[in-house]
Amino acid sequence: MFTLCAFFVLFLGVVHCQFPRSCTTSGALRSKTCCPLWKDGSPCGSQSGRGQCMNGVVFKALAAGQVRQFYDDRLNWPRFYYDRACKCFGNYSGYNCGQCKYGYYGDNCDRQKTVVRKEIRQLSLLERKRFFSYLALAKTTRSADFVILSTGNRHHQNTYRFVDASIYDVFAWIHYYSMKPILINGTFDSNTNYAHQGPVFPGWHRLALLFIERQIQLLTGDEDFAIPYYDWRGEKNCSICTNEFFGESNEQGFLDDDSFFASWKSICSGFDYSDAYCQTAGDECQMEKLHRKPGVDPRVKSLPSFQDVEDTLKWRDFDRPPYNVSSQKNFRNALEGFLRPSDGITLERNMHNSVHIYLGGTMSQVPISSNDPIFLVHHAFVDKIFEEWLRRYNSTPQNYPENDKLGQGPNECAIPYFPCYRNKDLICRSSNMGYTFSNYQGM
Ligand code: KOJ
Ligand code: ZN
Repeated sequence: MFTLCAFFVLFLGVVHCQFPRSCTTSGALRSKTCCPLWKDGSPCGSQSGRGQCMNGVVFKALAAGQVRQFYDDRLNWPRFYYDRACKCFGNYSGYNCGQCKYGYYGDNCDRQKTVVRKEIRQLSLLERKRFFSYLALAKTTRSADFVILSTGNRHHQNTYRFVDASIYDVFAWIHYYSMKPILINGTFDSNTNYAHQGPVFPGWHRLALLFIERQIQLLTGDEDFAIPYYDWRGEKNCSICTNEFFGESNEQGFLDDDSFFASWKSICSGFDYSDAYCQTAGDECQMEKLHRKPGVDPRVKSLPSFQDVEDTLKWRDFDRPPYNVSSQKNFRNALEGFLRPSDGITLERNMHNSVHIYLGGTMSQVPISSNDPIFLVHHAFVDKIFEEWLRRYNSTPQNYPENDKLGQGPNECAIPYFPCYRNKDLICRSSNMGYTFSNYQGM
């Protein structure tokens, strides 16, 4: 198990996301090449043996006819944009091989580390304040490495704009971008996207958390930074929706003026036109403030119980046909929360989905939910349950099923991570990606 996963991690490189700033110049886009110079002045740091600019960064390409049929820039990721990208050697990684793979650090990426994710209420006051100040910094610091894509018409490439965003907003945008529906037979099918409602769900969100965790480590120089998790099992109400943690909400659902995130605004809010990609990007005035209304939505009466989590973990099959919201008796759909975990059959909102809906407001709207930083601690707990499942059944990439969901095939690249991470390779223990959870320490 370890050797198998270690092989894939070593081979593929670490996650970095759309769009490396230096790969959005007209020259890079015209030549479909994303091989930026490293600080030794060579593309991908090739002169220093860090990597090489290579053709063919996608593992499984769709047939040409299918590409035309769906006309979607995210499909066949990242071939719509780039044919050539850096392949990094050894422990080097990143879009120009200037970074280290998860689990490594240092100038030569030869020092190993495993950061430890803890329950947020177990952090000391200092650790918690540090976490919130890191988030504030990520929300206000322009990303030097990445820009985001904005357009009113995503089917016309000549309308694309690559715009600046803060580090946190790049993260929020990644979720938004992946969940925009795909145009199928002339209609936008709300059941199709690249991060949810199929086998990609646990691994895709794992990569999202790793992205922001690493960005914060780089931003602050704190190599040990780990995202805390919120264990919501059996909670009578949201005990972290207080001003000591993520903030109280007022009657309208806005966060209390005295809370840490009262002034945060949602990128890509306001416009949810099906043809657009985050049209409001870069325009502060058009962005709405975060809102949250815990416990108010009548569709979800309570947070999931201890038993719900146990019942979810009893499903040994990772996913099952038809690999969507109606898949029965499988871990993925129980975890994502379209099923009653106990029988694996009854359609109901539970687990991950019910926490989003319970919290309400920004968190309950899929395109913008990642703007609320409570998303991080919620998904870190969902990821911990995934980790428990991986360990319990000694799962490997072979457990990831062949399926016909666009972008969710085992050999397709998770979208929009860059360079490529194969979906099936995310069936892999967190220790292979440089982190663990406090209860597994030393195991
Ligand atoms: C927001 C999300 C999500 C699910 C829901 C609720 O991001 O994945 O809200 O259905
Ligand atoms: Zn999501």
